[in-house]
Amino acid sequence: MTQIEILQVGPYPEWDQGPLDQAFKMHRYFEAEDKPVFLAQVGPHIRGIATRGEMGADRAMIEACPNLQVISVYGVGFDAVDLEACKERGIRVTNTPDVLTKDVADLGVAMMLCQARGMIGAEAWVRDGDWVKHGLYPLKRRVHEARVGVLGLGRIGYEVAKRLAGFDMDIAYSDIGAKDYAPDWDFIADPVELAKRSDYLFVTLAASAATRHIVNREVIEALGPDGMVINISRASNIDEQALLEALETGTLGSAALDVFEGEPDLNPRFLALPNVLLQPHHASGTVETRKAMGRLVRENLQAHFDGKPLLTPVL
Ligand code: 8YV
Repeated sequence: MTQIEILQVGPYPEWDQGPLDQAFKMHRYFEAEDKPVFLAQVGPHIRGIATRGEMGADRAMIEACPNLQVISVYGVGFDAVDLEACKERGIRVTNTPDVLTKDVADLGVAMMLCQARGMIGAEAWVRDGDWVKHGLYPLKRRVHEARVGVLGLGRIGYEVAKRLAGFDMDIAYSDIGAKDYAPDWDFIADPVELAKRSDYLFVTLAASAATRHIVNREVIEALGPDGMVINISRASNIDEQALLEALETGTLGSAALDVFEGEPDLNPRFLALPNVLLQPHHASGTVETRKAMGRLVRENLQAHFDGKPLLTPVL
């Protein structure tokens, strides 16, 4: 029997690659030296795309595959997939929600704690001998009882807020409407107003054209010189130029970021900043969660080609 041919946009761990190679004929786009030539060669044979959240599939890739039926995303975010191009051709799209929610929330909260308490600098204080030479490490900011804003109270935002409640933080959130599952937290519709009353602002929105730069200069200034922004969603939710300027001038106190425009080639201005915690887009990066994500990617592809309902459809 001829195998179904799949375009694989990025690498997966070996526990996913093995089963994918067994079930399908995988074409590794990320290994191709000349990507347009590779796409022109394999495109007509491709019936499925397996991609990753941050990589997606753009219109050019979709159009290079005239027999494409399904795109399976390894990630909850599908903002990098051109959904319009998919709708025009009835191409199905799946993602991996739920399985990663708690890991992403865990890392977001860890980033806030790490940055607020200066843990990276504290580690260097011990290793570099500053403890012996200079004595006590400079004092840092308290987290418990501080005011926190959660921008986007979806699955991930909700899990973040639940954890923050455990730290006795004073919680408010912004979303398109008040959530009946969050009766104990203040709903503040306007992100600027949310930022004004927050010491810490979590960005946990699903990214789309509508949320692009929702954290703009005004929101950043409202958060202020003692405020911290924590982004575990997508870089596009924040105006990165405004963020860099605010961090450089002290208009904003600090940031803890897992996502960047153009990642992994982030803007080098970030590297020069002492008031930012930089993480390599790994909020879903635990063995347990990545195994569950990989399984869902395969099961969605398999379900589609077996004519069964998709497990986690987006389109
Ligand atoms: C990435 C993510 O997919 O879930 C998302 O939307 O961005 C992540 O989980 C992950 O880094 C794998 O590429």
